[in-house]
Amino acid sequence: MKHKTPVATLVMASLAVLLSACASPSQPKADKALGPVNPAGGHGHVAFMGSYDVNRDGVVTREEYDTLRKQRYMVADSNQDGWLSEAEYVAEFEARLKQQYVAQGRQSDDGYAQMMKQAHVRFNILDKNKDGRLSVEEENDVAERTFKTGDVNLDGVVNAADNMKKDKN
Ligand SMILES: [Ca+2]
Ligand SMILES: [Ca+2]
Ligand SMILES: [Ca+2]
Repeated sequence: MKHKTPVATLVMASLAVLLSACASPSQPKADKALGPVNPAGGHGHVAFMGSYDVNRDGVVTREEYDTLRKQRYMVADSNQDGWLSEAEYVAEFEARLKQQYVAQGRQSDDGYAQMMKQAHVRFNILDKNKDGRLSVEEENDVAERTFKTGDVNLDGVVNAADNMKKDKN
């Protein structure tokens, strides 16, 4: 008795299974693919979570935060000279702001213009030694401060527990 077809048939069959698994819309997305809900951020706890909770699990770990900030800095340094000019800094912010507006189905409005204005102001504050460059050191400084601002209860992560004192006003 000869069995000629089984191997090829099995390969084809398993390929088909693999392909349909990949194409299946019910397949849960990988966490990585999500990214922050509101990448442009802003003030307060909700904005912090929206901007830095990459895997959207309700917790911003220090590692998650540092990785994302480094990524953003590298993307922003479009001429790759190791520091950010005001134009580079603002362009990177605008890309995130646009992404956020598109995701929310919003058109460019006064708020958009205001946030762009603030991005320029922010650059000049972050550029502490006023040489027109945001260096890695300056970026690390602000990253450190921003995380501490978010981590109200100082337990090393930012999550709902940090929302109590801040949004009281
Ligand atoms: Ca997270
Ligand atoms: Ca640069
Ligand atoms: Ca915390």
